[in-house]
Amino acid sequence: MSLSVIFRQHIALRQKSTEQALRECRFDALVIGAGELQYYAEDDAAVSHRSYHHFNHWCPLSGENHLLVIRPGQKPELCAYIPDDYWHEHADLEDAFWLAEFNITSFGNVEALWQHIAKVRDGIYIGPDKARAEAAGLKTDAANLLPRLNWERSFKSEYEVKCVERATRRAATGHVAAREAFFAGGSELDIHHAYMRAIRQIDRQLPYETIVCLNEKAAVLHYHKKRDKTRLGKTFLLDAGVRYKGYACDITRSYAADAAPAEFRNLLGGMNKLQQNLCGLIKPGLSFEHLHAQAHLDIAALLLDHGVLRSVSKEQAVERGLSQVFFPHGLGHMLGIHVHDVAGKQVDRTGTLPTPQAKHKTLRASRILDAGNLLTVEPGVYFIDMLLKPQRSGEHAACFNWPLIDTLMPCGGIRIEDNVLVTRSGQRNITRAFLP
Ligand SMILES: [Mn+2]
Repeated sequence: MSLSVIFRQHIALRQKSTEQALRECRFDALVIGAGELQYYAEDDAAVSHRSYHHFNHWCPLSGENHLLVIRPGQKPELCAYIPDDYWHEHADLEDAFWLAEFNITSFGNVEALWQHIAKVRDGIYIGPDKARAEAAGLKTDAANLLPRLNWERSFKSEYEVKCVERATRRAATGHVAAREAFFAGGSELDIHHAYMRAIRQIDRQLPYETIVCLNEKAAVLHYHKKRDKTRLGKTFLLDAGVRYKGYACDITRSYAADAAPAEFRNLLGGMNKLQQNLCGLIKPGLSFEHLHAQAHLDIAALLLDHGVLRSVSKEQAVERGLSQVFFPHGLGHMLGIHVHDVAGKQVDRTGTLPTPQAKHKTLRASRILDAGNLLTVEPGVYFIDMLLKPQRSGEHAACFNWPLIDTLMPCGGIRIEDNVLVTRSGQRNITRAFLP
């Protein structure tokens, strides 16, 4: 089906759920701002702009200052900011697949735009420009409304899934090119450039900065440096995505060259199976927090199988926090417009949060899964000196195979991450369809 058809369905869903939320919160209209440009201190250089996420949920138009007005029973109104400006290129409203879903008025300056918005009665504003909204007579306390809108964000429409698939198709070409650059002996900078060249984007279009790690740097979870001197890596971790119409994919792959220790190569093979098994367990009704707990048991078993841990059962290894030493982050998170998307912990649409579980404090998604949710599944095993050091003299020191761990330290770690859509009958792995 064409993008314009599924976009129309997407907007119809937004309109219906937003009308319900406005009714419940007793507002007559919703005004959503794309946000102003932000500048570096005392400079005329602007920070790269991203539309406010709820604006993007309704409208793929990029650029600053645009406003949307949503009223029950009416076509959404888009107030587009298109100034006379010979310094910059501004929004182009010709030919886009989504134009027919909005009544569009364009404004040449921000003041005129907000004067127009001041005519909206009993409206609630969401977005970054609260002072302007208040000056225009809008309410800005959206504490009841936002959880409802966030909740709706966690059920992806066909249009949104299509955007993530298009992002994934591009990212897959990047991951293949990066893998080739690694096996050709390239530096982290070479590999980054190979990725960017393949996806045919520039850095500021990325959903997040690429994480390109050779060797020991794979133990730094969000490693952003791109070393140019280190080449001929033995191990490689790439966490890199693509953004399409504001929607992100978030993919991680790990590789080992022939020169990597055999123990690491075996661990990598085991991790790949473990990750695929976890993805396959996803279905409506499953608690993502339980899946995270299952991942800890599976990782403990993997470490025991490969002799990294010993003299302990997998259950004991989890209880004593030994799996946490190697897997210190959450199993995954909601994905969409934000890479770590909203409502991962909401229990219901009004915004109730679960009683916090101290055990899983790094987990960003703890929901009971339902059809339409889109999540990452990204188990990892890392050799992080900061976390291993206290264990060397700790009460469970005998459970660790230190000579083997010392062999594996220079390999950094492993993370394998796919994006999985919960379906009515189970799940669909969006990433593997493009990057087997
Ligand atoms: Mn992720």
